[in-house]
Amino acid sequence: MGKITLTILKPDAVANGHTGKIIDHILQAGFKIRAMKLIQLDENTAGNFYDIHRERPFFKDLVSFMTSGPVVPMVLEKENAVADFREVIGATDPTKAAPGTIRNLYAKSIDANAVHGSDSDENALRESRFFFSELEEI
Ligand code: FUP
Repeated sequence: MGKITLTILKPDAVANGHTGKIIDHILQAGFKIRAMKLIQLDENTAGNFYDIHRERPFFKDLVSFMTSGPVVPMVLEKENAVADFREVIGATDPTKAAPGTIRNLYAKSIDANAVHGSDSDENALRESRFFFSELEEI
C-alpha cells in the first residue's frame, strides 16, 4: 500500500471557485498535502499526462478541456492513498459518483469531473514526478 497519490483540481473546479472547498474536503478525509501548485497546461503537457488515452475517442476533447484554464496538481499523502482517494472522489461519471464524494458534490459531467486521482501506486509515482520533478524524495 503506497503512501502517495496525485490529484489535479481540474479547470472546471478552479473556474467555478471550488478549489477551497475541495482542498478542505481532501484534508478532512485525512490526506496531507506534500506538494501543490497552480499551472496552465499546454497541449503538449496535457497530452503527455494522458498519453495512455491517446487513442481513445475522447482524447482530443480531454486535452482541450484540461488546457481550458489553470489546474492545481497536488501530491497527497496518507496510508493506502490511491484507493482511499478514489473512494473520496467517486466514480469518473459524476452521475454515478456516490453521495458525498467530491465528484458527486462538484462535478458536472464525465469530462468536466472536477478532480483527477491516480489509479495505481505506479501511476501515482509517475504522475507525481511528472508535475513535481523537483521533489527528489518522492
Ligand atoms: P479516472 O481515473 O476516474 O480519472 O478516469 P479515466 O482515467 O478513465 O479517465 C480520465 C479522464 O478522461 C476523465 F477524468 C475524463 C476523461 N474521460 C472522458 O472524457 N470520457 C470517458 O468516457 C472517459 C474518460
